This record gives sequence, C-alpha cells and structure tokens, in this order.
Amino acid sequence: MVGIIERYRHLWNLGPLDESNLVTLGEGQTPLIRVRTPWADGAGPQVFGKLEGCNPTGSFKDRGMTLAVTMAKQAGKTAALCASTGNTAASAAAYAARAGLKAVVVIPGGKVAPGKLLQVRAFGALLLEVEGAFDIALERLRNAIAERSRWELVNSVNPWRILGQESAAYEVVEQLGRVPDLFLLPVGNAGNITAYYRGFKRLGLIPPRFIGCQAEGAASMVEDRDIENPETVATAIRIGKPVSRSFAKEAVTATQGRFVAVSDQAILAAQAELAHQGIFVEPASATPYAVLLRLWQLGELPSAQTAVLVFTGNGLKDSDTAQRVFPTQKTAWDGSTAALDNALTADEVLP
Ligand code: AN7
Repeated sequence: MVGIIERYRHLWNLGPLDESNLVTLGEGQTPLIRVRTPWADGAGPQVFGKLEGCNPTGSFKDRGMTLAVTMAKQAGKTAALCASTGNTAASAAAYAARAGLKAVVVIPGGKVAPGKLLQVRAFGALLLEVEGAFDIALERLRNAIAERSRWELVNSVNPWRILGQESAAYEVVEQLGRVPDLFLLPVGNAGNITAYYRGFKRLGLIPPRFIGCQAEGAASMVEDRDIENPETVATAIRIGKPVSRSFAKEAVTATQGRFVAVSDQAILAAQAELAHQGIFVEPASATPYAVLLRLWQLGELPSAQTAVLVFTGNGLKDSDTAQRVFPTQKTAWDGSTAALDNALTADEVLP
C-alpha cells in the first residue's frame, strides 16, 4: 500500500529526496464512516468519524512520523527522539525501526497506556521516564539534545510532523466530496488541529468550524492558560502547555469555532457509546463525541450540518481503562441452545 508521502508529495516541497530514504508503513487512507447519533436523520448534523486508529501503529501520529523520519534519514540523522504521552512514542519507535535509526522516547511516569508502552518495547526503542507530566518530559528532552546535531526531535515541533498530518484533511475532502461544516478533534499539544487547519487551506478551501475538544482536568485551551498539573483519564491528552497553542487558537478563531472541555465521566460514557456501535477508540479519541453530545444537549448544533469527528487512536491501546469501562464477564456454557436463548434475551447483550 502506498503511504501518504507518495500520495501527497506533489502538494509539498520536500526538496531532494533519495527514494531509498523513504520510510513508510502504509499509513493513511483511513476510513470515514457514519456515526450514529441520538437524533434522527435530518434533526441534527450528519456525523462522520475518521478512523485514525486504523493507521499502522494505531493512531494518527503515523502520518507525521513517516515524513519526519524520512527527512531525518535523508539528512543523515542517526536517532529519532521524542517526549510523548504514548502514541507519538509508539509511532516514532516503529518508524525508526523501519528506517534503521535508533529511537529514544521519554514519557511521563506512570501515566502512559500499557498498549503504547508495549509497542515501544516491541519496536526496540529506549524508554525513559520522568516524574511529572508530558510538558516536563518535552522541556527536558529539548534541552538535553540541543547540541546534538545528528539526533532528530520528532515531536510536533518538527515541522514535517505537522505537514504529514495535513494529509488527513485532504482525505476527508476526498471521502466526503466537500469540506464538512463542523470539525471536532481532541486537543493535547495542539499539533493535529493545526495540521487540519493548514491542510484545508493548502487545498485552497475554506476550513470548517473547528471545535477543539479537551478534558476538564487538562483544559489549557478552554481556560487559555497553562495547566501545571494536568490530570485526566484520557492520558493521551494529559498535557498542560500545548506547544502549538497559538496556531490552535488561530484555527479556532479564524473559523468561528471554539474549545470545549468535558469531564472524564462524559469521556468514558462516550467511549462506551461508540463501542456499542462497533467503534472502539481510546478515551482521548472519545472526547469529540462527548463534546458533540454536550453541544447537542445545549441546543448549539444547528440542524442540517455535516460534522466530522476525528477518532485519533485505537481503543486497544489503553486496555487498563477499557477494563474498567468494559469489565470482564465470562459465563460458563453447557453447550445448550437454551442457554443461548436465555443469554440473547437478557439485557446484558446488546442492542
Ligand atoms: C489519541 O503521543 O501528544 O493535539 O505524545 O495520542 O496533536 O497533541 C498524543 C496526542 C489526540 C492530541 N488523540 O493531539 C503524544 C501526544 C490521541 C493522542 C492527541 C493525542 P495533539
């Protein structure tokens, strides 16, 4: 499968690129599917979900990582380094492995979902922990590597990351045949909202209204201030000082959008509702759906609009949280049809 560099490099100025340095795992071309809503067709917006968990490492980060690691290789770098709440780490580790580069990931201690840590180990990256949130990890890493010119920082301060992530906006336009009216996505370090905004503009289109979605305990954009000790069940967006704050602000103000925060409880409820329609996302990625439902309850979703939710990461990544949302229920079975009859008429079995 052709990755996003081959599909979209004609839109970008990458400069000279030796084809042998192109590092891809076949990222992009993720599905855009209808999302069921509590309102009837026509009574509110038609809602679509972009399934970014279908990327090679299970999150949208792969779109930027293919480009960042390719350019690092082209520039003769020897290592890719990042600070991460988990998904950037998993993606950097995978693409570095693919490229034959060393990878180092720095994570906030104790707060990264187990599936993401497992990916980092599987791909063979060095895993370092710091005390405190993501923001401290990034600050320390930036300072520590400033003088090492052969090491590449692959956080979203790396411009190739954001450029690669623009590709998701191009795909939404291809899949929908137009720009949606509303665009809802989780905001942590604010790189992805920046990328979508730039992506629509690069195509010469008027961008949609951006609704940046955050958790109440890490609502840096909603509250318009840095959060010293961010805390949320949605660990992917447990970030207090977004690096791309000013770009995210521009994306929202220029499109008459807004930032909205929802509670952890609302996020987990949204995760469960999505799962009950066959869409399994991690908590951070359920945030846009929680925000959509909140705006609907407030009567703030004008009818006859199209909305796109970005489901940024796969639900399997955060199995610890998912175990709490979806507790194990095992029932012994005697092989009888009667037991199946009973089970399928009982309330526990959906729908
Ligand atoms: C599932 O991996 O910051 O606003 O270090 O993993 O572009 O930061 C992850 C962020 C949304 C927020 N959804 O995107 C990291 C990291 C998921 C994420 C976001 C992240 P940005």
